[in-house]
Amino acid sequence: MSKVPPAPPSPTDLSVDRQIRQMTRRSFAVGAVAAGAGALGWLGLRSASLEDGIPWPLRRMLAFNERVAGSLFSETRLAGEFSSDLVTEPRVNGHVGLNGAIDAGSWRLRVECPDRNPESFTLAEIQFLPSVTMTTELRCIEGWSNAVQWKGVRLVEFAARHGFGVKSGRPFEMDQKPRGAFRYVRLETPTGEYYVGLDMASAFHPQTLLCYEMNGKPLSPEHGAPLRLVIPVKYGIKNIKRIGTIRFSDERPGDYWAKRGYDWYAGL
Ligand SMILES: Nc1nc2c(c(=O)[nH]1)N[C@H]1C(S)=C(S)[C@@H](COP(=O)(O)O)O[C@H]1N2
Ligand SMILES: [Mo]
Repeated sequence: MSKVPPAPPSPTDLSVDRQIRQMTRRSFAVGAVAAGAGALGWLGLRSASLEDGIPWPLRRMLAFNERVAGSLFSETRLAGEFSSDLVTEPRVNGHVGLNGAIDAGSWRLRVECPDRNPESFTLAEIQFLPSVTMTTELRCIEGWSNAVQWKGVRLVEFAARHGFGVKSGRPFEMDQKPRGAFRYVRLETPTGEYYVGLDMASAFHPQTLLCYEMNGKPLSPEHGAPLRLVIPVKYGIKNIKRIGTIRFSDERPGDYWAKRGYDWYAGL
């Protein structure tokens, strides 16, 4: 069982939040680039030393923002966020991999990353990390959508905190594409029946959350308790409920709905 290190205040967290608020005043393209750079900046914070009291990745991020256009993160924009007044009780859709009761106390999130031993995390260890609350649209490929308020931890934050997703000995280089990162993530239910594949830019997008609350209440089993993915830059099919395992790799993972003829990328 891995130990969660004490949580320092997360300046990049604040910085990404601020950038999201600024979206109303900026063009989408500029905001998305800034947010992507924010996610990258946070990855560097694990080993950050202070420069004039500011972790160096944050300083370098400022220069990075200007040069990042055309690289990895420019392809992912921020999804729209809504006032929580617009929240509705979402319908339940899709039960693959949700058969049988699940006990949140004995449930563990298993994380597999090449070149290191698999690790498992309790829900409490995940909830210990700084949380994000956002109201975004869950859009099903069938044509309906719901505004839902989600609470969880950014996948990029969880990964950075534990050093997942980045190849050992190959730290992120802040002034270019994150060549130290694996290219893909696969998430699957505890039984392996439902599974999704994601490109890293989408997986480490600042609005991609490991969620444990929906509309102010703990997730219900049919909505994916104890932990589900919320990824508003993708259609509902990628928002996997009841995550059991997360696996990083360089090979493009299979995907339940892609195998059944839907677009693997399923971007919005
Ligand atoms: N484990 C699992 N996750 C899943 C599905 C599923 O069948 N099994 N269906 C997906 C689809 S198609 C949609 S639209 C959303 C619906 O999420 P909701 O039931 O919380 O509204 O869950 C997604 N995640
Ligand atoms: Mo869906």
